[in-house]
Amino acid sequence: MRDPIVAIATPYGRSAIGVIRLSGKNVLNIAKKFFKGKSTIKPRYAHYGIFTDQKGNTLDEVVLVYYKAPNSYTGEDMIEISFHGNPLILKKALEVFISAGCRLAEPGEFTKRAFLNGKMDLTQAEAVAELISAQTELARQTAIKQLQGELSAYIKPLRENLLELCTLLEADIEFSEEDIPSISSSEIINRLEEILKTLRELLKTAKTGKLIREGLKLAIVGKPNVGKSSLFNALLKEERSIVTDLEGTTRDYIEETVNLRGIPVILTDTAGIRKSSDPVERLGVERSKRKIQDAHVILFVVDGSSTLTEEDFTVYEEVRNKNCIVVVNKCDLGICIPLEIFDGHSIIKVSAVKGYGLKNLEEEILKKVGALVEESSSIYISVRHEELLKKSKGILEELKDRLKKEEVSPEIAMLYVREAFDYLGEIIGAVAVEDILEKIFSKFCIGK
Ligand SMILES: Nc1nc2c(ncn2[C@@H]2O[C@H](COP(=O)(O)OP(=O)(O)OP(=O)(O)O)[C@@H](O)[C@H]2O)c(=O)[nH]1
Ligand SMILES: [Mg+2]
Repeated sequence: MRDPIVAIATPYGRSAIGVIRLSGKNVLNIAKKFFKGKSTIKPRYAHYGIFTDQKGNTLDEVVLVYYKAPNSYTGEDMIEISFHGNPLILKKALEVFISAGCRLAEPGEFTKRAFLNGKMDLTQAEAVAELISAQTELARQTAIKQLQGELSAYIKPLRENLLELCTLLEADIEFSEEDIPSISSSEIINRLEEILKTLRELLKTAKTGKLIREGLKLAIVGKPNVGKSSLFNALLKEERSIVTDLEGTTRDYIEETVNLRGIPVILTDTAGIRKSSDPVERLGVERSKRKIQDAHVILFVVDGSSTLTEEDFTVYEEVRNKNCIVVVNKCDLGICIPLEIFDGHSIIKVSAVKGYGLKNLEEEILKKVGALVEESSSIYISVRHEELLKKSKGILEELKDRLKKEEVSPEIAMLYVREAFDYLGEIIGAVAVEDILEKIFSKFCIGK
């Protein structure tokens, strides 16, 4: 067991209870020094008692639970104590434990220990942080599925298949003088095809996976008065941004997160872009332009009910080479602009005020970023998984191509297979490099 660590596991602030958890060597004895209750502490029972400071003064009434290794979250001996949820009490209790030889846990250190002790693989450990930070129902579902091992359930059989291939190739290396090889080129190709099929399927979920985890930045831009703020409010389903019939109503950008079929979308309403002598408005316009650079997708809004002007074209020039959707607003008033000007772009007619066309617009936004939310994929992979799956796929494709073209010795084939196998191993942490762990766990909160 590793050195004893301690952390507050609940958020800072006042609450019904606040939990301190400990993990590692000797934590039961350490806790017993300050816990006055029943003399024997049974694993997995809730024990009511008094918690004292180093001098024996009562600090709080608490409930203590002891988890005996290996049946705990970390796989080590663990203690969880529920105090009354006041930061003063928790801070004091933390000091007590530190004075007794515990070390303050690093972010994610409990989960890192759980991983190192084989309680979960790396995809599951990552899922713990994702479950806590999930912003939408889809993100939560994705995280819990991954925590329950659904991604590993894809990766592990793939690794087994590659290992089996290795064994067959090894047999060929050893008995190379015999006439019949234990595995033919075409058999290897078939096996590789099978594996590649699954890799491709998993990789298809990468775009959506990234969006679910990181969100989608969507900027609403256009000249003044075309209805940007009205559209913002309509997508948000809330009167958040000020709407008037005056040009230049929105002075600074406003951001809100909306849930678009499970994808968190960071929606930005910007100031109408035009030349202005007003210094405040000019600054707002500058910010709008910056938002154009930042966004994944731009909704370029025009007023379909009146003629297009120079100002519309100025903004269009800024956005036409970006990932942009032309939103023709105020369609409830009829459309009298020539839409063919925007040929080559997706054009969606809406009425922000009446709510027409918003579903189509949402559809188009998802299409623009290649999200596959409709396909009820059981899991959505992360950027880290994607990189490793791609490497693995690349290696196996190269081997397949070589096998089709030429004679490949089993020694060489094995090198390929082995490498692909290791990349997949990195996903689940079977091949764990310290800096990967560092990167993953530093994103966690303390106490998890
Ligand atoms: N009929 C109709 N009017 C709309 C529609 N969308 C917006 N408007 C009206 O157009 C005017 C301007 O709307 P805003 O949403 O403030 O326009 P904006 O683009 O944010 O304007 P700035 O912030 O000044 O750049 C308001 O009077 C809205 O009620 C629509 O779909 N149909
Ligand atoms: Mg506005």
